[in-house]
Amino acid sequence: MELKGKKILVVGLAKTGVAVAKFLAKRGGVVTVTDIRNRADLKPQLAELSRFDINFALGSHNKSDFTSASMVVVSPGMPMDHPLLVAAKQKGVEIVSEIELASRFITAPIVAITGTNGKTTTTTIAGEIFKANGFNTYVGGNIGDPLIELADSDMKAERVVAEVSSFQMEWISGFKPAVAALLNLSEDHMDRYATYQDYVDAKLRIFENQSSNEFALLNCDDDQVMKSTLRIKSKIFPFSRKRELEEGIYYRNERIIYRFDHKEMVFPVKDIKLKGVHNLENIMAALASALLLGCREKESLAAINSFEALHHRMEFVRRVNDVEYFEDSKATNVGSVLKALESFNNITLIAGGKDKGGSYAPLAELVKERVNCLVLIGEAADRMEKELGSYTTVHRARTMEEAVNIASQITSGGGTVLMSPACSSFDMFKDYEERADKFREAVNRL
Ligand code: UMA
Ligand code: ADP
Repeated sequence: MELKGKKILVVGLAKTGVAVAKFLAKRGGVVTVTDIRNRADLKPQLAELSRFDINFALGSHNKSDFTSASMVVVSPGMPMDHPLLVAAKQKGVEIVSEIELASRFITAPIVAITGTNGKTTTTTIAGEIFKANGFNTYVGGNIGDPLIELADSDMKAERVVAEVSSFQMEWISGFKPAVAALLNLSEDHMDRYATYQDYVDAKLRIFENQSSNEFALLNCDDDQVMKSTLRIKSKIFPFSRKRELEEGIYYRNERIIYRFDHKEMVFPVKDIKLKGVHNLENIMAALASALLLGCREKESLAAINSFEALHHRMEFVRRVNDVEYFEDSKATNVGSVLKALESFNNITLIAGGKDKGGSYAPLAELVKERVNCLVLIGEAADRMEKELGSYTTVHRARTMEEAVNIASQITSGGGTVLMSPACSSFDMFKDYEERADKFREAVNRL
């Protein structure tokens, strides 16, 4: 793909935009970067780009920048139905996402991992397995390091593991992973998509350009996944925690069994440190993607056995007065909270935050069964109380500290205080990590 002299608009000047702008400018593109934030808010990003020949349109977007470009590269944070993108498309301007652009310059096989939950965990495990097998491996995408940074580096990657969000797939056209995994599907990002089906359709695009030479790794225990994937053209490789498979990867009697191409490999799970049934699914998906792309049994088992839980995902914080405190700040949708609730009994649940527009009703049964008390914070508190309040006792808190204090007063010995919010954090915190920090600080003060 020739970039020299090409008039390109980069939309969004955060992590993605900075990396894309650098990549394009180095290759002679005529680059304009636009962001609705103004110069003062973008000081660090502008400093990073100061030595490049780039035009900036900051503080607002100009329609003419969109319609007169020969290509627009969009950050995931900008929704696909934004009127300026619609206008550019109508003018015939090529619009691509960063992963699309990056994949045109990456030659190593890509494992792409999507799903509503477990993407970061699975991506990280898969990366560790490839590395333990001696592959020079780049791990990136939605997990934090844009894929374009690989294309822009000297690294001779032999394998790429990419966490891919629905947002990043909104503008792909040729993105074609060697292995594409769909871990699960449940409602999320309903503040961005008009319907749940639109969200599912964006996720399914991960398989769009695959042919019979590539693999689609599917969770066959997830009905939503299985009914959504009928039109896949690549080779389907199922994984299951619940049933034996003739071909695929499944869990049975404390062992993970991989069967493919008349070969069988067996991975005992007794030494695995990750807890929770959902993590078995993540491990199976990571293992299968690695084994399908040349990894070996012994090295792969060593990698999964040494893997420790990632922070902010059902993480134990402290025991105080015989009550255990768990922090699950990364649980930003109902699907992930369900897994957390399944893992404990006698729960005081701290939840709420920025409402993403989905329904909280799927939590009702487990709340009724296992949650003694709900302590609600943030903008979503009203709606959560409406949908879940009849199944348990509800308290309200204005800050995380107040929520933790209330929880500590009402939870009796043997119980669990779980912060698993089902919402994003941006109404009260910078991000989910700051929310986690505030929770830990409050727990440590008890
Ligand atoms: N902006 C505009 N105009 C708009 C909308 C946004 O100019 O109409 C600007 C904003 O002012 C801001 C920039 O665009 O400066 C934001 O871009 P961005 O949100 O795409 O942020 P990045 O830092 O580039 O991060 C993105 C992903 N962000 C989102 O998907 C929202 C990061 O995933 C990802 O790690 C990063 O690219 C590298 O690939 C974050 C995320 O929350 C962690 N993802 C969602 C999730 O996991 O649930 C999908
Ligand atoms: P993602 O990157 O998709 O957000 P993470 O691995 O960061 O996934 O985990 C996010 C949340 O989802 C955490 O609360 C975690 O405990 C939970 N989780 C992890 N794996 C799964 C899974 N396979 N199914 C459901 N929930 C999961």
